Amino acid sequence: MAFKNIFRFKTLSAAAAMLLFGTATAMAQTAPAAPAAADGDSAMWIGVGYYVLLFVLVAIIVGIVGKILRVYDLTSQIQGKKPINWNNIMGILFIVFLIAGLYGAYWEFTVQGTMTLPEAASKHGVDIDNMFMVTFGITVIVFVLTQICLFGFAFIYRGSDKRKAYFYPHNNTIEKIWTVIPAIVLTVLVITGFFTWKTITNSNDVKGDMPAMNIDITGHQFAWEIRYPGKDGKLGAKDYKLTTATNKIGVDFKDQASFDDLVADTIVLPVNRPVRLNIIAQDVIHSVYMPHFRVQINAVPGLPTYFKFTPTITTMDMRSRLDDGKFEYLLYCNKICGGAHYNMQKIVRVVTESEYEAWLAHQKPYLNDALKKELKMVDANQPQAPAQNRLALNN
Ligand SMILES: [Cu+2]
Repeated sequence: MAFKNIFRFKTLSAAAAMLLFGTATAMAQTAPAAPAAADGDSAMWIGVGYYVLLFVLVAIIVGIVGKILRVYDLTSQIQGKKPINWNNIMGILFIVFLIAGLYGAYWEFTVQGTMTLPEAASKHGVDIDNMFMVTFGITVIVFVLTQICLFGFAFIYRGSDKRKAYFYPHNNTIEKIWTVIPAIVLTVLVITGFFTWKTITNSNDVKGDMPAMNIDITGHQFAWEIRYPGKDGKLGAKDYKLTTATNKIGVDFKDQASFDDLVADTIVLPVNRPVRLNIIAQDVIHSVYMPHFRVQINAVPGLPTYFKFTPTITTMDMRSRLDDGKFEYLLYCNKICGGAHYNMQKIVRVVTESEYEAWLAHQKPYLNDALKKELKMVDANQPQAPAQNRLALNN
């Protein structure tokens, strides 16, 4: 019997050795493959390959250590010694995992937590941040408590010959507590969130507040077109059917308010003035995303949307607050809308009222010479009969 066992361990040890040897061979084979990937001038794949290899290596080491321990355990048993108490080892590993995990969470907060967005640069952004922090605070407390309970219980009540598990299949009181408390907390969070969102998206101008200035933003693959109202403060009507190479967003020049509309490359906003972005897309769904202002809403073809907000911190002010002379607010597209999606980025600049007026005075009219020619207009202020314009467009 003993001979049979020893034979079995020898086989096992041989298998472990073969595993080791096989691994070494595999590593030797995979190692020269890494520089080959470098030829494809992609540092990223080297990085990925490195971590994959590292993971495989760690997995193999864990496997080998496990096998060695198993061999040691069985050898001890043959020699009549006490076997390894795996329940204790597992229990201690649970505690080690708990401590390492909690430290990892702490590290995430302190190191990566500093990489999050700076303070909200809009009025409603502060409300969104507060809501986020409350939800975050509650979930962090619940996370820490549940993890301590989960791993702590696994350690305290680990398997032991000295005690027997108590059969405890059901308790209505506990069920009620852990159903009702989360239900109340979630209801409060959702209802508060609903009302905050309602205030943010409420389209009515609040009494005493400055009326919002309108800016048009149209998304298409792969750019944003920006249109400002001219001196009249009104944006002219649009009709997607009027879109041409020159009239990119299909402004309707039957509407006189269109004549003085301006086209802009950068979005410039006066500080503390409410602004309403009128949003639409021409081809696929895009998404207007301005993280510093906590603004995001989809740009949908055929379905105009809007977002009203008030920027509160100028770009210059934010630069000095962040101690970053190159800081810019940005507008992104937040829908993966196609190959050059990453290119849908625009600078948003928040300036003082006087700087805004000076900037606006330098913007080009949407109705440029090429468009006038296309619409057969003699002069921007004296357009020909609208019916004729339509005819010209249809030809
Ligand atoms: Cu897009």
